[in-house]
Amino acid sequence: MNRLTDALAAKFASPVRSTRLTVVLGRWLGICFTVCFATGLFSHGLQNPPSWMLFPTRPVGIYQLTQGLHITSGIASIPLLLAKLWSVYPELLKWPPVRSVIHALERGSIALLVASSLVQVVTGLINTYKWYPWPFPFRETHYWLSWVVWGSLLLHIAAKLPLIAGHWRRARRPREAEVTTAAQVRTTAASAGPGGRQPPAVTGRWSRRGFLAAVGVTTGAVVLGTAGQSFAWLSPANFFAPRKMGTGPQGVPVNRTAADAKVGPLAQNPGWKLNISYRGQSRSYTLGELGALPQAEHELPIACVEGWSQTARWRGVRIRDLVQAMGAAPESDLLVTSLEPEGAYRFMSMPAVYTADEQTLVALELNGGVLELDHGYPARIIAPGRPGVLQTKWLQSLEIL
Ligand SMILES: Nc1nc2c(c(=O)[nH]1)N[C@H]1C(S)=C(S)[C@@H](COP(=O)(O)O)O[C@H]1N2
Ligand SMILES: [Mo]
Repeated sequence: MNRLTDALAAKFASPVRSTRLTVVLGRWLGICFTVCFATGLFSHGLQNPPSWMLFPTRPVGIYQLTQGLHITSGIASIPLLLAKLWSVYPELLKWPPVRSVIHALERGSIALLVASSLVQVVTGLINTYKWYPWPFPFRETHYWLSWVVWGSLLLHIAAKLPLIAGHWRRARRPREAEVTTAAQVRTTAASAGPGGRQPPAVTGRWSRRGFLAAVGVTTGAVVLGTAGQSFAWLSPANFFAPRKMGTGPQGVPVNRTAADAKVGPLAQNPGWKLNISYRGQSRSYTLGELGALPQAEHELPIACVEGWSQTARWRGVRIRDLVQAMGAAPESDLLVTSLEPEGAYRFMSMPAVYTADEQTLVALELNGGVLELDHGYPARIIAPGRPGVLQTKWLQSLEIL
C-alpha cells in the first residue's frame, strides 16, 4: 500500500506544487470565502431576521451589491478550490492515513472542509441556474452548510497555522521552501540523475508564477463572464450567467411567471381590489382608486437571491401613505399577502423601516408602462435594499400589525 500510494504520488508530482503555492491559493480562497460568508449571512438575516437585525435601506442597491458579491465570490471560489485541491493532492495520498489522534482530527476536519465546500459551491452555482435537482430545501441547507464550512475552515487554519505563517511571505531561499512531499523529493532527485540535486530554484518559482497566473486568469474569466448578471457595467461581458440585464417584458427579467404561480385569472379579474386592514378595520382600493392617489416614482433594483439583478423605474403609491390613511403610524410592521394561492411567496413580512421609507411603493407601473402580468399586475411591492424574493408580486392585501 505504501508503495502504491508513493507511486501514485510520484505520478502526480509536480515541481509547481509547494506549501507556498498552497498558502497563496489559500489566501485568495480565504478572501472569497469570507466575502461569501458575510454577504450570505446578511442575505439570510434579511429573509429570516433575528430580533437584533438591522435593515439598511440606503444605498437602495445595497442588497444588489452584497448579493452580487455573494454570487461572484462563490463562483470565483470554484476554480480556486480546484487549484488548491490540486496543490495538496499528493498529501491526501500519504500513508498511513492516520498517525495519531491529533492527526486523525486534523484529517477529519480537512475531509469535512473539502466535502462541505464542494457541495456548497456546486449547489450554489446550480441554484443560480434556477435548477433544484435535490429533495432538500436549498436555503436552509446552504445556510447550515456554511457554518460547517466555516467551522472546519477555522480548525484547518488553526492546525496549519505554523505552515501558513512560515510561508506567508515569499521564501528568501526557495530551494528548501519549495519541496513539500517526500515523493516529490524522490522524483526531482531521480530526474536530476544520480546524486541529483533539486532543479534550480528559479525554475520552480517561475512555473509556480505561471500556474498562479493561469489560475488567476481562469478565475478572472469566470468572474468576468458571470458578474454582469449583478453589476450593470459588466453586463456586456455576461456570457455564462443565465439571466441577462435588459431582457424580458418591460426590459426586466422575470423570475417566476404568472402561469407558473397560477395567478393569471385572479390577477386579471376586473373586480380586483387591494385590501388593507388595521385593528379590525379594513378598506379596499380598486386599481382606478390606487391610480388616482398621489403617485411617486423611483429607480430601484430587483436583486434576486439567485444572483441576477436589474434596476428599473417604478411608479405607484407610497406604502406609508396607505398605512397613514388607515390611521396607523408609518413605522408599522406589515403582513403582505399575494394572490398567489400557495407556496412560500404567498406571505411576506415587511419590517417597519421599509413601510416608513418614502421609496417603498405599491407599484402599478414599470419603466413607463402598466405592470405586465408577469411582473406582478395589478400591483406589487418594490422596496429599497431588499432581496427580490421579498418584492411580492400580484398583491392581495396588506395587514398593518
Ligand atoms: N407572489 C410572488 N411574488 C414574487 C415572486 C413569486 O414567485 N411570487 N418571485 C419573487 C422573486 S424570487 C423575485 S427575484 C422577484 C422578481 O420579480 P420579477 O419577476 O418581476 O422580475 O419577484 C418576487 N416576487
Ligand atoms: Mo428571486
